Amino acid sequence: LGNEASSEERTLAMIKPDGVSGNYTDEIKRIIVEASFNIVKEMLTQLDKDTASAFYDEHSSRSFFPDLVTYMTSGPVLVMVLEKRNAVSDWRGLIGPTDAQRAKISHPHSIRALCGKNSQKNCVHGSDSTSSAEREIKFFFKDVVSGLVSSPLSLLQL
Ligand code: RTP
Ligand code: MG
Repeated sequence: LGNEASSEERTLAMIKPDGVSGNYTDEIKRIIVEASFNIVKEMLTQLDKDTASAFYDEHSSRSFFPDLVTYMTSGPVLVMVLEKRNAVSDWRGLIGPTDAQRAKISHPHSIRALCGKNSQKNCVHGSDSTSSAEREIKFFFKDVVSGLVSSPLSLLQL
């Protein structure tokens, strides 16, 4: 394992329940690969209330928080770790603004314009900073040892 990847950055991406149930996974992954990200880890999972609440803890005092938790637990999500140079800001750029209605006007080629509906059902998540990315990657992929046991190929990605 060389050091070629040391200038690369990682971010946490998620296809939210509306994206998975709307069958957007393949198209979003095609966009990700086309934009030169490597998908280094991925996991299809169903968030429970506690997990969704903890993930979005920074918003726990907001009025939209209960709706956000209901939305995020409404079906399976696909969680991915994406890697490239400037992964955090490049992925945020690719997904577009939070409000998918606005995205359709201001960023018509963004992923949220493609598959989002409104300011809540916006199809995808992206870490908003390198420190958030570090926290969020650990949140979903914390146990390196059990990760290696369940997926030997991930050894090659470390
Ligand atoms: P995300 O964290 O999911 O990538 O989205 P974001 O940074 O663009 O937006 P953020 O402010 O972090 O909000 C997190 C998620 O909460 C839902 N939301 N609903 N009803 C509302 O006004 C409202 N505002 C935000 C969205 O699902 C948003 O992505
Ligand atoms: Mg956010």
